[in-house]
Amino acid sequence: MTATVVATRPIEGQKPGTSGLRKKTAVFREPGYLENYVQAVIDGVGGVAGREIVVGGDGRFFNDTAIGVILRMLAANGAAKAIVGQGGMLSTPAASNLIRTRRAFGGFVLSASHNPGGEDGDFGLKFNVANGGPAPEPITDAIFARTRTIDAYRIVQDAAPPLSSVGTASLAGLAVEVVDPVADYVAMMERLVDFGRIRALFASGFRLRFDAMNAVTGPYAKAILEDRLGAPRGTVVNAVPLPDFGGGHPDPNPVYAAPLYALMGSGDAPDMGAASDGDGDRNIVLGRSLPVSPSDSLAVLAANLHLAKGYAGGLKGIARSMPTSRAADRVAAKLGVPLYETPTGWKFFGNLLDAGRATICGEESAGTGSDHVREKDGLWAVLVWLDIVAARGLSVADIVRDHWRGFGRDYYTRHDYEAIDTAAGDALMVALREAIPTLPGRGAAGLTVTQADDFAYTDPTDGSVSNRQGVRVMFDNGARAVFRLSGTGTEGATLRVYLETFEPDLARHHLDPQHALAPVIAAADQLAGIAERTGRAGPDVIT
Ligand code: VG1
Ligand code: CO
Repeated sequence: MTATVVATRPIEGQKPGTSGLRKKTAVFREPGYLENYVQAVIDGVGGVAGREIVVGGDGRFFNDTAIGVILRMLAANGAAKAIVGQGGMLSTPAASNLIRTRRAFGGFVLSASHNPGGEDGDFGLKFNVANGGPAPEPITDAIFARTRTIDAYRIVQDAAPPLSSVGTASLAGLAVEVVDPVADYVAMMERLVDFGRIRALFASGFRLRFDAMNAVTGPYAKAILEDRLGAPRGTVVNAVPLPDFGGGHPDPNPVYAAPLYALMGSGDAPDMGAASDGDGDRNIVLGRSLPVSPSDSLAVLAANLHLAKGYAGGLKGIARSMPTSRAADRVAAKLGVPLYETPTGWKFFGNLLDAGRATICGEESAGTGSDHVREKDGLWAVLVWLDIVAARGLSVADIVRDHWRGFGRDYYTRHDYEAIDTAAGDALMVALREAIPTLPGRGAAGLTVTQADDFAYTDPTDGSVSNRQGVRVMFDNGARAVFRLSGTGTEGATLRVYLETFEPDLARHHLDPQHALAPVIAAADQLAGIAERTGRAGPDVIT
């Protein structure tokens, strides 16, 4: 082997968050930066000698270059095999599946998810472990510790093989197997939902618009929806992955997926709208004039999941992240299955899924998934929705309204204050945390605080504790406000304020969420001093 050992220095600021390391692309392109981090990962996971590693990403700018470096470093570190998506492409859920089905040691997933890409955009890299899920905290801690002491990385000087066609090549002793990124994923979906039933739905004239946002899901969505399920050509729009996602944020929210939201609110709306994000793990589903809030989507999917053939045996449990609305809790109670409330980020679901405690998991940030992989899965959620629509013969909007009739409605919204001054964001959270003991009994905007805490989670499978996961404030009318800082932003700080209130009264189920939540929104601002501390008149993004 022709491995070269390159002397290097520790690089500050490499703390991997809930979804690996995300930085400006320019930072990843600084000499030695990517190499340092990759070596820190390799060392942090205990080395890769003799191991098989999956590699793939969302195709954003620098994806192919970074994969070349990773392959040369895997070779230099003695890995046996790299399993790489053709063209360097793998959606996050497809990567998770490939790690599991190939029984690989783990995988490098290259993506900054919903963050914009391109030379001036963001890049990201994370390591998923053998269960197919994001590395748990002890491993990300070990990786971080290594970034501070690293003094050399190993790389071979041979060029990485081209990834343009399927087949196996050799790179200085490393077998590089280039695989079809879509095939295994399609086979898995076919086991979970009834392709015949969904095909019949499309054949009956059902119209879907799936916006792939010029990100990685395009080829998957076209292969499944158009080629296999017979949806008309053109059902999948923005289907070609582009290095800069066509200049947009590949985030399926009302701001960045505005054309889809506009279409679904227009007289020309198809029966269902859907979109996913940069790396294909998020999803949003929209009915005619009714975008389904991700928290409601989780609840509806959970309540109907038994209709999909892969889940005919019922649910073992439901897991949601803490800031996700409590709509799913009502479903768990009705089904008589446990409900787990975890910190933000998919890695916390992994243990529950591995232990067979939960079948479906979800986050308010447009993420839903099940025990089929260890990541959230955007296209999976869309396919399950289609299967439920086909099975029940109801429209998306009618399924949601029927759900509210049965369970009541959890009005929900998230307000994001993006790229605020880091010090101001930190100060707001410090002040709020300090105020926790004084909050109960305090009045704000006509509501009274009944309880407040900083969410701490004890993992029921291994007893590990995660503290300081977000400040929760409960009000006397049952409403809740949650405050936390984003771990995935790359500019300044992003404050997320999660607001919800429960409305059992059917007659009030038609309100606009911003209207229904107005008192909670005002109370949250008063308690945290958002406008004053951030200098912002309002949020940048409302979901
Ligand atoms: C955000 C979401 C969180 C999600 C994470 C990764 O994190 O709020 O729910 O798990 O992104 O999603 P944060 O720390 O910025 O709030 V993805 O699709 O970007 O991998
Ligand atoms: Co994502």
